[in-house]
Amino acid sequence: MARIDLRSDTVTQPTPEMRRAMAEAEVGDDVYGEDPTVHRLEEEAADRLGKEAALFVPSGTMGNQIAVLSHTERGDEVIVEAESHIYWYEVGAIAALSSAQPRTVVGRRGVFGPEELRAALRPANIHYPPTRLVCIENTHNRAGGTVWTEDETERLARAAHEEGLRVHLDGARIFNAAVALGTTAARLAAPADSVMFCLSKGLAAPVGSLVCGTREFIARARRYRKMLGGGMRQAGVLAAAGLVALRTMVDRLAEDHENARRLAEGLAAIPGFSVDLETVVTNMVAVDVAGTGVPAEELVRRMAEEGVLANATGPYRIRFVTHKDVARSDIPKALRAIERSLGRVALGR
Ligand code: TLP
Repeated sequence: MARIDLRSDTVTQPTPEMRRAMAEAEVGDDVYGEDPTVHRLEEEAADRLGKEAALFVPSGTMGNQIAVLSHTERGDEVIVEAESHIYWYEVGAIAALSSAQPRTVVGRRGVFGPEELRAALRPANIHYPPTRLVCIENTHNRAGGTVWTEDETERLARAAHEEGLRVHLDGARIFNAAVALGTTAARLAAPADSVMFCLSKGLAAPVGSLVCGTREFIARARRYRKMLGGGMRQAGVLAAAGLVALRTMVDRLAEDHENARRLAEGLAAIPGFSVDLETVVTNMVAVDVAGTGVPAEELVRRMAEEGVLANATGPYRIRFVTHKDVARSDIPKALRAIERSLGRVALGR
């Protein structure tokens, strides 16, 4: 039985062009600053994101945490959205690595404004931690791949800067946001002081993310990357695939978005499943399965038996992610398999 893997866009396989580029990459020791392919990737990434400089890191998690380390000091406070990746899925690293205190703000579909930000700030007082940084996420993973528009980002960042805070953008899927909004990643990142984006998700590179910001910020970030053990040697082998990802894999993300839309509409029609279709703007579908009475973990197990893989993201919540290794023709197949897994006869598809 062919598997349709909708757990994440991280499961994407490198393209033949990436594998060729990796085999042929010109490399050197990047800790000595001697890998020409890494240099090229960092330059192109900085350019694409409209920032002065960039740093190649092994993962999005390391990239986000290097950014937090570079922006903060021990005892600072960092404002994060309550459902953000940086808060939920990075193993408590803000506390463990930066010795900073995260403070959550509840967004609407992952987005919050100057009002919510200001409500979380406290005046200077010896009892309070200094608030230094605010982190936002575009696209927002747990909200279902929702986007921050240029305007929303600009408004939030302006307020943050007025309050003396810096802004870090977790742009793991910033190119999905740019494609969905018909804009560029540089425009979406312009108001932020730093941005992290991933090559290893919808762009299908095997490994790697970039942190982008000012030259001075990236020099600090480079020291923290070394401290965390992320100084890589002949990393050009990986950067070569990253360059192919950046140059050739962005525009096709629109196909993933169309497939997610089709999938969402099909899932919304399944009795017991509930999908907020307004959140489906990129490559994710978050489904509330409470109406089936079956816990998400159990449903995910049953779907796997029918060849469809997805992730439980809450007691009654399942996330589906489309990507380049899921074809348009896989969507009706996946829907039929999901219906079978619910013990229902698929009709009309
Ligand atoms: N997200 C992964 C899991 O960790 C949940 C996924 O499958 O979606 N920021 C955002 C918004 C992310 O979604 C992710 C990965 C990261 C950062 C971390 O990237 P990696 O996995 O490279 O450390």
